[in-house]
Amino acid sequence: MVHTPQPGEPLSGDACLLLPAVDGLLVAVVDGLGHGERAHEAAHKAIATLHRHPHDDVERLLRLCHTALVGTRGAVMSLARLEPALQRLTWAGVGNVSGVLLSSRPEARPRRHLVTYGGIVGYQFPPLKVFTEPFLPGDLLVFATDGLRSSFSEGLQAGPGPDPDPQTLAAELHRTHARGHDDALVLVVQYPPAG
Ligand SMILES: [Mn+2]
Repeated sequence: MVHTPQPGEPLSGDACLLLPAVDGLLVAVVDGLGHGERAHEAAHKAIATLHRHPHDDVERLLRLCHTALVGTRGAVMSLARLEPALQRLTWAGVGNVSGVLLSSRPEARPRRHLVTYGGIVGYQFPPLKVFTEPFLPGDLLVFATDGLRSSFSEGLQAGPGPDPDPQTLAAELHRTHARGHDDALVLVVQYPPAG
């Protein structure tokens, strides 16, 4: 994970969470609207809400965050639940936190993009669809806020060959695609971790 605040701002409005749950791992990336203290507050309210409900499904979690964020500036966010026993990922998003899934299998589509729905958590909750994807050992989940140019995912591809190290990939994406004038967060997850 690589995370930088907007230049000149001590606090970032972006935040992320990796939370172990009964069946696997809950992953979230949140971008509080605007930047600075109030964006930070909104994002961290969402993270605190997720912490209280680690086992709920992603749609319910987004709705719980919506309720919790009423009265804040609001946020956009994407969530994924990784369930290794089922080799499955379920994901959903409100607003423009990008999600990309990189398959390690040569026969699979090299990458899939999360379809998110326009809206603001805490302000305007859209009709939402949750998607399910196969997720196998070696696959990589990438979430990024709009502090990265959306072109970050072009050319991204996992295996065959040695798996890209998640932290190396996150650093590379940030280095090549951060806009530099907004909070920026990119998270790369492999689950279970390699090795
Ligand atoms: Mn942003």
